[in-house]
Amino acid sequence: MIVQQPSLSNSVRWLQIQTSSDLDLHSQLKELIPEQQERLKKIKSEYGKVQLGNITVDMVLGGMRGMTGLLWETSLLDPDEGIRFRGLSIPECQKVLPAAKPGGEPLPEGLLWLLLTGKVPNKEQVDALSKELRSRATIPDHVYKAIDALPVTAHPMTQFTTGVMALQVQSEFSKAYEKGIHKSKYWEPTYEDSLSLIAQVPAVAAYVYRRMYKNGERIPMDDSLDYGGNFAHMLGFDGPEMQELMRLYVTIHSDHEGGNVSAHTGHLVASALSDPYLSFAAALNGLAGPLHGLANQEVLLWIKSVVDECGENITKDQLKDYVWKTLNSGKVVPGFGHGVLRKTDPRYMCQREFALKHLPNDPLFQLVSKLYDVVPPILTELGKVKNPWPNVDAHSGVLLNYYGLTEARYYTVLFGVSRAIGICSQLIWDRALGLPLERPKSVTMEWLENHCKKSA
Ligand code: NMX
Ligand code: MLT
Repeated sequence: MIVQQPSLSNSVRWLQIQTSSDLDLHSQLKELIPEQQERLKKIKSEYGKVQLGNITVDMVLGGMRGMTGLLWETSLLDPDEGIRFRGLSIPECQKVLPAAKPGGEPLPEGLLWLLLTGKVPNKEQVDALSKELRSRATIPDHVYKAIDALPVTAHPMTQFTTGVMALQVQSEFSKAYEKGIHKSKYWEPTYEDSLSLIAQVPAVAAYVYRRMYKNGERIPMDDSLDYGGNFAHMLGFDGPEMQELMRLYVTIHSDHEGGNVSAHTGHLVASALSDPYLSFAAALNGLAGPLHGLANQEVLLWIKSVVDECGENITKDQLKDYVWKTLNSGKVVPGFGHGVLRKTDPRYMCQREFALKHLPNDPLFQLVSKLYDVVPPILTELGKVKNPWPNVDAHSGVLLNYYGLTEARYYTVLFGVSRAIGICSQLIWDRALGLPLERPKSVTMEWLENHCKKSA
Protein backbone atom coordinates (compact mmCIF):
# COMPACT_ATOMS: atom_id res chain seq x y z
CA MET A 1 0.00 0.00 0.00
CA ILE A 2 1.45 3.41 -0.96
CA VAL A 3 0.91 6.09 1.69
CA GLN A 4 -0.50 9.29 0.19
CA GLN A 5 0.38 12.17 2.47
CA PRO A 6 0.51 15.54 0.74
CA SER A 7 2.64 17.05 3.52
CA LEU A 8 5.46 14.59 2.93
CA SER A 9 8.45 15.79 1.00
CA ASN A 10 9.64 14.42 -2.30
CA SER A 11 12.40 12.49 -0.55
CA VAL A 12 9.79 9.97 0.46
CA ARG A 13 8.20 9.51 -2.93
CA TRP A 14 9.07 5.84 -2.53
CA LEU A 15 7.70 5.51 1.02
CA GLN A 16 5.60 2.41 1.40
CA ILE A 17 3.94 0.46 4.13
CA GLN A 18 5.42 -2.92 3.47
CA THR A 19 3.22 -5.87 2.85
CA SER A 20 6.17 -7.80 1.44
CA SER A 21 7.60 -10.65 3.48
CA ASP A 22 11.16 -9.71 2.50
CA LEU A 23 12.90 -9.65 5.84
CA ASP A 24 16.39 -8.88 4.64
CA LEU A 25 17.48 -5.26 4.99
CA HIS A 26 20.69 -5.82 3.03
CA SER A 27 18.92 -7.09 -0.08
CA GLN A 28 16.38 -4.26 0.10
CA LEU A 29 19.25 -1.77 0.08
CA LYS A 30 20.93 -3.56 -2.77
CA GLU A 31 17.79 -3.06 -4.82
CA LEU A 32 17.43 0.62 -3.87
CA ILE A 33 21.01 1.74 -4.42
CA PRO A 34 21.17 1.71 -8.25
CA GLU A 35 17.93 3.73 -8.43
CA GLN A 36 19.28 6.35 -6.01
CA GLN A 37 22.66 6.47 -7.79
CA GLU A 38 20.83 7.28 -11.02
CA ARG A 39 18.78 9.93 -9.23
CA LEU A 40 21.92 11.67 -7.95
CA LYS A 41 23.57 11.48 -11.38
CA LYS A 42 20.51 13.17 -12.88
CA ILE A 43 20.50 15.92 -10.24
CA LYS A 44 24.20 16.57 -10.96
CA SER A 45 23.82 16.68 -14.72
CA GLU A 46 20.52 18.62 -14.86
CA TYR A 47 20.87 20.98 -11.90
CA GLY A 48 24.59 21.07 -11.16
CA LYS A 49 24.85 24.82 -11.78
CA VAL A 50 21.66 25.91 -9.96
CA GLN A 51 22.43 28.34 -7.11
CA LEU A 52 21.25 27.51 -3.59
CA GLY A 53 21.79 30.96 -2.09
CA ASN A 54 24.50 33.54 -1.52
CA ILE A 55 27.28 33.13 0.96
CA THR A 56 27.75 36.23 3.11
CA VAL A 57 30.59 37.26 5.38
CA ASP A 58 28.19 36.83 8.33
CA MET A 59 27.72 33.17 7.39
CA VAL A 60 31.46 32.55 7.18
CA LEU A 61 32.04 34.22 10.55
CA GLY A 62 28.85 32.87 12.11
CA GLY A 63 29.49 29.13 12.17
CA MET A 64 28.07 28.61 8.63
CA ARG A 65 24.48 29.07 9.86
CA GLY A 66 22.01 28.98 6.99
CA MET A 67 24.65 27.86 4.49
CA THR A 68 23.40 24.83 2.58
CA GLY A 69 26.42 22.64 1.99
CA LEU A 70 25.70 18.99 2.71
CA LEU A 71 23.71 16.13 1.25
CA TRP A 72 21.96 14.15 4.04
CA GLU A 73 19.28 11.72 2.95
CA THR A 74 18.01 10.23 6.19
CA SER A 75 16.34 13.27 7.75
CA LEU A 76 15.52 16.94 7.19
CA LEU A 77 15.02 19.67 9.80
CA ASP A 78 12.42 22.40 9.39
CA PRO A 79 13.06 25.41 11.70
CA ASP A 80 9.39 25.57 12.75
CA GLU A 81 8.21 22.01 12.46
CA GLY A 82 11.28 20.15 13.65
CA ILE A 83 12.73 16.91 12.40
CA ARG A 84 11.29 14.56 9.80
CA PHE A 85 12.85 11.15 9.41
CA ARG A 86 12.58 10.29 5.69
CA GLY A 87 9.65 12.67 5.59
CA LEU A 88 7.91 11.41 8.72
CA SER A 89 7.47 13.65 11.78
CA ILE A 90 7.92 12.21 15.27
CA PRO A 91 4.13 11.84 15.88
CA GLU A 92 3.85 10.12 12.48
CA CYS A 93 6.69 7.75 13.41
CA GLN A 94 4.93 7.02 16.71
CA LYS A 95 1.85 6.10 14.69
CA VAL A 96 3.31 4.00 11.89
CA LEU A 97 6.50 2.37 13.17
CA PRO A 98 6.08 -1.04 14.84
CA ALA A 99 6.07 -1.06 18.64
CA ALA A 100 6.88 -3.73 21.26
CA LYS A 101 3.23 -3.69 22.33
CA PRO A 102 0.11 -2.23 20.72
CA GLY A 103 0.06 1.55 21.02
CA GLY A 104 3.56 1.59 22.51
CA GLU A 105 6.58 3.67 21.59
CA PRO A 106 8.33 2.97 18.26
CA LEU A 107 11.07 0.37 18.13
CA PRO A 108 14.41 1.98 17.18
CA GLU A 109 15.10 -0.93 14.81
CA GLY A 110 12.06 0.21 12.82
CA LEU A 111 13.50 3.68 12.60
CA LEU A 112 16.84 2.26 11.43
CA TRP A 113 14.98 0.42 8.66
CA LEU A 114 13.12 3.60 7.74
CA LEU A 115 16.27 5.74 7.69
CA LEU A 116 18.11 3.24 5.52
CA THR A 117 15.38 2.40 3.04
CA GLY A 118 12.82 5.23 3.21
CA LYS A 119 10.18 2.57 3.82
CA VAL A 120 8.14 1.85 6.90
CA PRO A 121 8.89 -1.74 7.92
CA ASN A 122 6.33 -4.23 9.14
CA LYS A 123 6.67 -6.00 12.50
CA GLU A 124 8.24 -9.14 11.01
CA GLN A 125 10.92 -7.09 9.31
CA VAL A 126 11.64 -5.25 12.54
CA ASP A 127 11.76 -8.50 14.51
CA ALA A 128 14.20 -9.93 11.96
CA LEU A 129 16.38 -6.84 12.30
CA SER A 130 16.25 -7.07 16.13
CA LYS A 131 17.45 -10.64 15.81
CA GLU A 132 20.23 -9.70 13.45
CA LEU A 133 21.40 -6.90 15.76
CA ARG A 134 21.43 -9.32 18.71
CA SER A 135 23.52 -11.75 16.67
CA ARG A 136 26.12 -9.01 16.05
CA ALA A 137 26.23 -7.69 19.61
CA THR A 138 29.05 -9.74 21.16
CA ILE A 139 31.80 -7.50 22.48
CA PRO A 140 35.42 -8.69 22.17
CA ASP A 141 37.20 -8.84 25.52
CA HIS A 142 39.85 -6.29 24.55
CA VAL A 143 37.14 -3.61 24.41
CA TYR A 144 36.39 -4.02 28.12
CA LYS A 145 40.14 -4.05 28.82
CA ALA A 146 40.64 -0.81 26.88
CA ILE A 147 37.91 0.86 28.93
CA ASP A 148 39.33 -0.62 32.14
CA ALA A 149 42.67 1.02 31.36
CA LEU A 150 41.03 4.41 32.05
CA PRO A 151 40.45 5.71 35.57
CA VAL A 152 36.90 4.87 36.64
CA THR A 153 36.44 8.59 37.24
CA ALA A 154 37.07 9.42 33.54
CA HIS A 155 34.07 11.08 31.95
CA PRO A 156 31.59 8.45 30.68
CA MET A 157 31.88 9.88 27.14
CA THR A 158 35.67 9.37 27.24
CA GLN A 159 35.14 5.77 28.33
CA PHE A 160 32.45 5.19 25.71
CA THR A 161 34.48 6.64 22.84
CA THR A 162 37.48 4.57 23.95
CA GLY A 163 35.27 1.48 23.71
CA VAL A 164 34.14 2.47 20.20
CA MET A 165 37.76 3.01 19.14
CA ALA A 166 38.64 -0.42 20.53
CA LEU A 167 35.85 -1.95 18.42
CA GLN A 168 37.52 -0.45 15.33
CA VAL A 169 40.01 -3.33 15.07
CA GLN A 170 37.17 -5.45 13.68
CA SER A 171 36.40 -3.04 10.81
CA GLU A 172 35.47 -4.91 7.63
CA PHE A 173 35.79 -1.71 5.62
CA SER A 174 39.41 -1.18 6.67
CA LYS A 175 40.29 -4.79 5.85
CA ALA A 176 38.53 -4.65 2.48
CA TYR A 177 40.23 -1.35 1.61
CA GLU A 178 43.62 -2.80 2.46
CA LYS A 179 42.85 -5.70 0.10
CA GLY A 180 42.00 -3.24 -2.68
CA ILE A 181 38.18 -3.37 -2.82
CA HIS A 182 36.63 -1.66 -5.89
CA LYS A 183 34.99 1.69 -5.03
CA SER A 184 31.62 0.50 -6.36
CA LYS A 185 31.57 -2.02 -3.50
CA TYR A 186 32.48 0.34 -0.63
CA TRP A 187 28.96 0.39 0.72
CA GLU A 188 28.94 -3.35 1.48
CA PRO A 189 31.66 -3.42 4.18
CA THR A 190 30.38 -0.02 5.37
CA TYR A 191 26.99 -1.70 5.86
CA GLU A 192 28.65 -4.58 7.76
CA ASP A 193 30.57 -2.23 10.04
CA SER A 194 27.58 0.03 10.58
CA LEU A 195 25.18 -2.74 11.59
CA SER A 196 27.79 -4.27 13.89
CA LEU A 197 28.57 -0.90 15.43
CA ILE A 198 24.88 -0.11 16.00
CA ALA A 199 24.44 -3.60 17.48
CA GLN A 200 27.42 -3.25 19.83
CA VAL A 201 27.18 0.29 21.19
CA PRO A 202 24.44 -0.47 23.75
CA ALA A 203 26.58 -3.18 25.40
CA VAL A 204 29.67 -0.94 25.42
CA ALA A 205 27.65 1.94 26.83
CA ALA A 206 26.02 -0.30 29.43
CA TYR A 207 29.44 -1.53 30.50
CA VAL A 208 30.60 2.05 31.09
CA TYR A 209 27.53 2.63 33.26
CA ARG A 210 27.93 -0.61 35.23
CA ARG A 211 31.66 -0.02 35.66
CA MET A 212 31.18 3.50 36.98
CA TYR A 213 28.09 3.12 39.12
CA LYS A 214 27.35 -0.59 39.75
CA ASN A 215 30.71 -2.13 40.71
CA GLY A 216 31.44 -3.36 37.20
CA GLU A 217 28.80 -6.10 37.27
CA ARG A 218 27.87 -6.70 33.64
CA ILE A 219 24.32 -7.77 32.75
CA PRO A 220 24.14 -10.04 29.69
CA MET A 221 21.78 -9.28 26.82
CA ASP A 222 18.31 -10.86 26.97
CA ASP A 223 17.57 -12.68 23.69
CA SER A 224 13.85 -12.11 24.10
CA LEU A 225 14.19 -8.33 24.07
CA ASP A 226 14.36 -5.73 21.32
CA TYR A 227 17.15 -3.14 20.92
CA GLY A 228 15.80 -0.43 23.26
CA GLY A 229 14.42 -2.89 25.81
CA ASN A 230 17.75 -4.72 25.89
CA PHE A 231 19.68 -1.51 26.35
CA ALA A 232 17.58 -0.65 29.42
CA HIS A 233 18.00 -4.23 30.65
CA MET A 234 21.82 -4.21 30.28
CA LEU A 235 21.95 -0.91 32.15
CA GLY A 236 20.02 -2.62 34.97
CA PHE A 237 16.48 -1.34 34.39
CA ASP A 238 13.80 -3.95 33.77
CA GLY A 239 10.62 -1.98 34.41
CA PRO A 240 8.33 -1.88 31.34
CA GLU A 241 7.99 1.92 31.46
CA MET A 242 11.77 2.44 31.46
CA GLN A 243 12.03 0.07 28.50
CA GLU A 244 9.38 2.09 26.67
CA LEU A 245 11.23 5.30 27.55
CA MET A 246 14.45 3.86 26.15
CA ARG A 247 12.71 2.90 22.89
CA LEU A 248 11.38 6.44 22.54
CA TYR A 249 14.68 8.01 23.64
CA VAL A 250 16.78 6.03 21.15
CA THR A 251 14.30 6.72 18.35
CA ILE A 252 14.08 10.49 18.78
CA HIS A 253 17.80 11.22 19.37
CA SER A 254 19.00 9.19 16.38
CA ASP A 255 19.20 11.77 13.62
CA HIS A 256 18.82 15.55 13.20
CA GLU A 257 19.81 16.14 9.57
CA GLY A 258 23.48 16.50 8.65
CA GLY A 259 24.76 19.85 9.91
CA ASN A 260 24.73 19.27 13.67
CA VAL A 261 28.18 18.86 15.17
CA SER A 262 28.12 15.08 15.66
CA ALA A 263 26.51 14.14 12.34
CA HIS A 264 28.63 16.58 10.38
CA THR A 265 31.81 15.35 12.09
CA GLY A 266 30.97 11.72 11.35
CA HIS A 267 30.24 12.56 7.72
CA LEU A 268 33.40 14.69 7.35
CA VAL A 269 35.70 12.05 8.81
CA ALA A 270 34.06 9.30 6.76
CA SER A 271 34.57 11.36 3.61
CA ALA A 272 38.29 10.57 3.93
CA LEU A 273 37.19 6.90 3.71
CA SER A 274 37.85 6.46 7.41
CA ASP A 275 35.75 3.47 8.46
CA PRO A 276 32.47 3.80 10.42
CA TYR A 277 34.14 3.14 13.80
CA LEU A 278 36.70 5.93 13.30
CA SER A 279 34.02 8.25 11.95
CA PHE A 280 31.53 7.57 14.71
CA ALA A 281 34.18 7.93 17.44
CA ALA A 282 34.99 11.37 16.00
CA ALA A 283 31.27 12.21 16.01
CA LEU A 284 31.05 11.24 19.68
CA ASN A 285 33.83 13.66 20.55
CA GLY A 286 31.69 16.45 19.11
CA LEU A 287 28.62 15.18 20.91
CA ALA A 288 30.59 15.42 24.17
CA GLY A 289 30.65 19.25 23.96
CA PRO A 290 28.34 21.22 26.31
CA LEU A 291 26.71 23.24 23.52
CA HIS A 292 25.75 19.94 21.81
CA GLY A 293 25.05 16.54 23.41
CA LEU A 294 26.54 17.26 26.82
CA ALA A 295 23.70 19.73 27.33
CA ASN A 296 21.51 16.88 28.61
CA GLN A 297 23.95 16.40 31.50
CA GLU A 298 24.14 20.14 32.06
CA VAL A 299 20.35 20.45 32.22
CA LEU A 300 19.86 17.92 35.00
CA LEU A 301 22.83 19.26 36.99
CA TRP A 302 21.43 22.78 36.60
CA ILE A 303 17.93 21.66 37.66
CA LYS A 304 19.40 19.92 40.69
CA SER A 305 21.33 23.08 41.58
CA VAL A 306 18.03 25.00 41.43
CA VAL A 307 16.47 22.48 43.83
CA ASP A 308 19.50 22.55 46.14
CA GLU A 309 19.30 26.31 46.40
CA CYS A 310 15.55 26.93 46.37
CA GLY A 311 13.83 23.56 47.02
CA GLU A 312 11.46 21.61 44.76
CA ASN A 313 8.48 23.92 45.27
CA ILE A 314 10.24 26.95 43.86
CA THR A 315 7.99 29.80 42.77
CA LYS A 316 8.13 31.24 39.25
CA ASP A 317 9.61 34.48 40.64
CA GLN A 318 12.40 32.59 42.39
CA LEU A 319 13.00 30.64 39.19
CA LYS A 320 13.22 33.87 37.17
CA ASP A 321 15.87 35.15 39.60
CA TYR A 322 17.81 31.91 39.24
CA VAL A 323 17.74 32.09 35.43
CA TRP A 324 18.98 35.68 35.52
CA LYS A 325 21.72 34.69 37.98
CA THR A 326 22.88 32.02 35.51
CA LEU A 327 22.86 34.46 32.60
CA ASN A 328 24.57 37.22 34.57
CA SER A 329 27.40 34.87 35.48
CA GLY A 330 28.15 34.48 31.75
CA LYS A 331 26.64 31.02 31.32
CA VAL A 332 23.97 29.70 28.98
CA VAL A 333 20.67 28.27 30.19
CA PRO A 334 21.16 24.65 29.16
CA GLY A 335 18.39 22.98 27.17
CA PHE A 336 17.16 26.19 25.54
CA GLY A 337 17.99 27.59 22.11
CA HIS A 338 19.03 25.93 18.88
CA GLY A 339 21.19 26.51 15.83
CA VAL A 340 18.30 25.82 13.41
CA LEU A 341 15.00 25.32 15.28
CA ARG A 342 12.88 28.40 15.88
CA LYS A 343 10.02 26.75 17.82
CA THR A 344 9.79 24.23 20.64
CA ASP A 345 11.61 21.06 19.63
CA PRO A 346 9.08 18.27 18.85
CA ARG A 347 11.50 15.92 20.65
CA TYR A 348 10.85 18.01 23.77
CA MET A 349 7.09 17.82 23.17
CA CYS A 350 6.97 14.05 22.85
CA GLN A 351 8.99 13.65 26.03
CA ARG A 352 6.60 16.05 27.73
CA GLU A 353 3.69 13.89 26.56
CA PHE A 354 5.46 10.81 27.92
CA ALA A 355 5.85 12.59 31.28
CA LEU A 356 2.21 13.73 31.34
CA LYS A 357 1.18 10.12 30.76
CA HIS A 358 3.55 8.37 33.15
CA LEU A 359 4.89 10.82 35.76
CA PRO A 360 2.61 13.89 35.89
CA ASN A 361 3.23 14.48 39.60
CA ASP A 362 7.00 14.15 39.58
CA PRO A 363 8.40 17.33 41.19
CA LEU A 364 11.29 17.63 38.72
CA PHE A 365 8.90 17.26 35.77
CA GLN A 366 6.82 20.05 37.29
CA LEU A 367 9.95 22.16 37.58
CA VAL A 368 10.74 21.51 33.91
CA SER A 369 7.19 22.61 33.07
CA LYS A 370 7.68 25.83 35.05
CA LEU A 371 10.92 26.46 33.15
CA TYR A 372 8.93 26.19 29.91
CA ASP A 373 6.92 29.20 31.10
CA VAL A 374 9.74 31.16 32.69
CA VAL A 375 12.81 30.83 30.45
CA PRO A 376 11.59 31.82 26.93
CA PRO A 377 10.46 35.35 27.90
CA ILE A 378 13.78 35.97 29.66
CA LEU A 379 15.85 34.76 26.69
CA THR A 380 13.67 36.89 24.42
CA GLU A 381 14.31 39.89 26.68
CA LEU A 382 18.07 39.36 26.22
CA GLY A 383 17.47 40.40 22.64
CA LYS A 384 20.13 38.30 20.96
CA VAL A 385 18.89 34.72 21.36
CA LYS A 386 17.38 33.53 18.07
CA ASN A 387 15.37 30.70 19.58
CA PRO A 388 14.19 31.03 23.19
CA TRP A 389 12.37 27.68 23.20
CA PRO A 390 13.43 24.38 24.80
CA ASN A 391 15.32 21.73 22.86
CA VAL A 392 15.47 17.93 23.28
CA ASP A 393 17.93 18.13 26.17
CA ALA A 394 15.66 20.25 28.36
CA HIS A 395 13.48 17.23 29.06
CA SER A 396 15.33 13.94 28.82
CA GLY A 397 17.11 14.06 32.20
CA VAL A 398 14.03 14.31 34.40
CA LEU A 399 12.51 11.25 32.73
CA LEU A 400 15.65 9.15 33.24
CA ASN A 401 16.03 10.47 36.77
CA TYR A 402 12.44 9.46 37.60
CA TYR A 403 13.13 5.84 36.64
CA GLY A 404 16.32 5.72 38.71
CA LEU A 405 18.97 6.57 36.13
CA THR A 406 20.07 9.52 38.23
CA GLU A 407 23.73 9.85 37.15
CA ALA A 408 23.57 12.96 34.94
CA ARG A 409 27.22 12.72 33.80
CA TYR A 410 26.21 9.53 31.97
CA TYR A 411 23.35 11.01 29.93
CA THR A 412 25.31 12.00 26.83
CA VAL A 413 26.33 8.36 26.37
CA LEU A 414 22.64 7.50 25.87
CA PHE A 415 22.44 10.22 23.22
CA GLY A 416 25.56 8.72 21.60
CA VAL A 417 24.08 5.21 21.40
CA SER A 418 21.06 6.62 19.62
CA ARG A 419 23.06 8.81 17.25
CA ALA A 420 24.93 5.75 15.93
CA ILE A 421 21.69 4.83 14.13
CA GLY A 422 21.41 8.11 12.21
CA ILE A 423 25.08 8.69 11.48
CA CYS A 424 25.77 5.11 10.35
CA SER A 425 22.64 5.02 8.15
CA GLN A 426 23.85 8.08 6.28
CA LEU A 427 27.43 6.73 6.07
CA ILE A 428 26.12 3.71 4.18
CA TRP A 429 24.43 6.05 1.70
CA ASP A 430 27.56 8.25 1.53
CA ARG A 431 29.49 5.24 0.23
CA ALA A 432 26.65 3.93 -1.94
CA LEU A 433 26.30 7.31 -3.65
CA GLY A 434 30.06 7.76 -3.96
CA LEU A 435 30.03 11.10 -2.14
CA PRO A 436 33.43 12.81 -2.35
CA LEU A 437 36.02 13.99 0.16
CA GLU A 438 34.67 17.01 2.03
CA ARG A 439 36.97 19.98 1.65
CA PRO A 440 35.41 23.46 1.84
CA LYS A 441 37.46 26.59 1.18
CA SER A 442 38.67 28.70 4.09
CA VAL A 443 39.93 32.29 3.98
CA THR A 444 41.85 34.69 6.24
CA MET A 445 40.64 38.02 7.69
CA GLU A 446 43.02 39.74 5.25
CA TRP A 447 41.40 37.89 2.34
CA LEU A 448 37.94 38.93 3.57
CA GLU A 449 38.97 42.59 3.96
CA ASN A 450 40.51 42.72 0.49
CA HIS A 451 37.61 40.90 -1.12
CA CYS A 452 34.99 43.11 0.53
CA LYS A 453 36.85 46.35 -0.32
CA LYS A 454 37.05 45.26 -3.96
CA SER A 455 33.36 44.36 -4.15
CA ALA A 456 32.20 47.52 -2.29
N1 NMX B 1 21.22 30.75 27.15
C1 NMX B 1 21.94 31.90 27.09
N2 NMX B 1 22.35 32.47 25.95
C2 NMX B 1 21.99 31.87 24.81
C3 NMX B 1 21.21 30.70 24.79
C4 NMX B 1 20.84 30.13 26.02
N3 NMX B 1 20.15 28.98 26.11
N4 NMX B 1 21.01 30.32 23.50
C5 NMX B 1 21.66 31.24 22.74
N5 NMX B 1 22.25 32.17 23.54
C6 NMX B 1 23.11 33.28 23.13
C7 NMX B 1 24.35 32.74 22.44
O1 NMX B 1 25.30 32.29 23.38
C8 NMX B 1 24.78 33.94 21.63
O2 NMX B 1 25.42 34.84 22.52
P1 NMX B 1 26.71 35.71 22.06
O3 NMX B 1 26.28 36.48 20.86
O4 NMX B 1 27.02 36.53 23.24
O5 NMX B 1 27.78 34.70 21.72
C9 NMX B 1 23.45 34.54 21.20
O6 NMX B 1 22.48 34.08 22.15
C10 NMX B 1 23.01 34.14 19.81
O7 NMX B 1 22.99 32.74 19.72
P2 NMX B 1 21.95 31.98 18.74
O8 NMX B 1 22.25 32.44 17.36
O9 NMX B 1 20.58 32.15 19.26
O10 NMX B 1 22.35 30.45 18.96
P3 NMX B 1 23.49 29.60 18.25
O11 NMX B 1 22.97 29.04 17.00
O12 NMX B 1 24.77 30.37 18.20
O13 NMX B 1 23.70 28.43 19.35
C11 NMX B 1 23.02 26.80 20.92
C12 NMX B 1 22.77 27.42 19.53
C13 NMX B 1 22.20 25.53 21.03
C14 NMX B 1 24.51 26.45 21.03
C15 NMX B 1 22.63 27.83 22.00
O14 NMX B 1 21.25 28.12 21.91
C16 NMX B 1 22.96 27.37 23.40
O15 NMX B 1 24.10 27.58 23.85
N6 NMX B 1 21.99 26.71 24.13
C17 NMX B 1 22.25 26.13 25.42
C18 NMX B 1 23.02 24.83 25.28
C19 NMX B 1 22.12 23.72 24.73
O16 NMX B 1 21.01 23.52 25.17
N7 NMX B 1 22.65 22.98 23.75
C20 NMX B 1 21.95 21.82 23.21
C21 NMX B 1 21.46 21.97 21.77
C22 NMX B 1 20.77 20.72 21.31
N8 NMX B 1 21.69 19.60 21.19
O17 NMX B 1 21.47 18.56 21.75
O18 NMX B 1 22.74 19.73 20.53
C1 MLT C 1 20.99 17.54 17.48
O1 MLT C 1 20.12 16.71 17.74
O2 MLT C 1 21.99 17.25 16.81
C2 MLT C 1 20.87 18.90 18.06
O3 MLT C 1 19.55 19.31 18.19
C3 MLT C 1 21.75 19.95 17.45
C4 MLT C 1 21.49 20.36 16.04
O4 MLT C 1 20.62 19.86 15.35
O5 MLT C 1 22.22 21.29 15.61
